[in-house]
Amino acid sequence: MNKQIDNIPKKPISFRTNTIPTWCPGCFNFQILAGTEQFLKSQLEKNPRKEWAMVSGIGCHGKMFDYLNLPGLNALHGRSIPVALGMKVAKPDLNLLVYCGDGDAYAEGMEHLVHAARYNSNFKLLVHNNQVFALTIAEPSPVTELGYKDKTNPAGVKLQPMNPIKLMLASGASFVARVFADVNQIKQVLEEAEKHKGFAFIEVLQPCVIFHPDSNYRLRVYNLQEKGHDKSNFKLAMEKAEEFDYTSNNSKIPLGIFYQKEKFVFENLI
Ligand SMILES: Cc1ncc(C[n+]2csc(CCOP(=O)(O)OP(=O)(O)O)c2C)c(N)n1
Repeated sequence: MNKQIDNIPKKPISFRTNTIPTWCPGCFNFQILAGTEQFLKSQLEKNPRKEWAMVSGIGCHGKMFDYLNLPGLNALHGRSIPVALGMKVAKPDLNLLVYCGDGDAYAEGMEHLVHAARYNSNFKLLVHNNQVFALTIAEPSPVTELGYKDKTNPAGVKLQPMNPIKLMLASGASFVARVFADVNQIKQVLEEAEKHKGFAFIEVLQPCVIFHPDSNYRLRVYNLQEKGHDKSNFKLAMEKAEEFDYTSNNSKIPLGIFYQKEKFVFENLI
């Protein structure tokens, strides 16, 4: 044993780069970043040899790539998922965190999202859902509520928002969850997703403090697991998904794991 080497104090590994964040003060993306960091630190303590990487899209959420000290790729807008799938095919053992915006995942990248659920590749997707295209200054996304006004929709949005939880369930996703952008919730859901072998869809309600502030979400949320929800029951998951339609401002909003099922994993088939 080389005592001298053992006595050198080890520099703690940091999962943050030196880049100063340009997110707005109070942005809930900071919570997602901190939750991821805490998750990675606990993973590192459990298994220092485990390799982690990331992919992000383009948008405010995409800056996760600048601030999180992980190797990976900052993909094109809407294209994080196919990039992640390619990485998993090339390196199946890689542990992969993928970050998308709601514009990214539910508009331009929608077709990839549906197939990600079908393929069930073993990566974890977090959709930062602030219900707007934030970086391009507040245009409505497919999950913006009826009546929302901006310069592109001065008379207010007239299209009913889609329900991504229902879409993911119908597309065959093996892990479907929703959390609020809170450091502890992010860490906890990532811990559950990490144990799941397959694609994990995690929607993060992340109100945009500038263009789509949280009106009363935090008063309306409740945790499915605390209410004894049976996450193996598909029909029940669909019912729970319907409780919040992304537009009503008084319904309850279920959080937690809606559904989880073991399925084949895409990269194990090749
Ligand atoms: C291929 C392509 N299409 C569109 C854009 C323009 N664009 C950049 S960011 C953005 C909106 C991002 O919105 P979202 O994915 O919801 O992320 P947020 O900024 O809200 O985090 C758009 C449309 C682009 N950069 N590239």
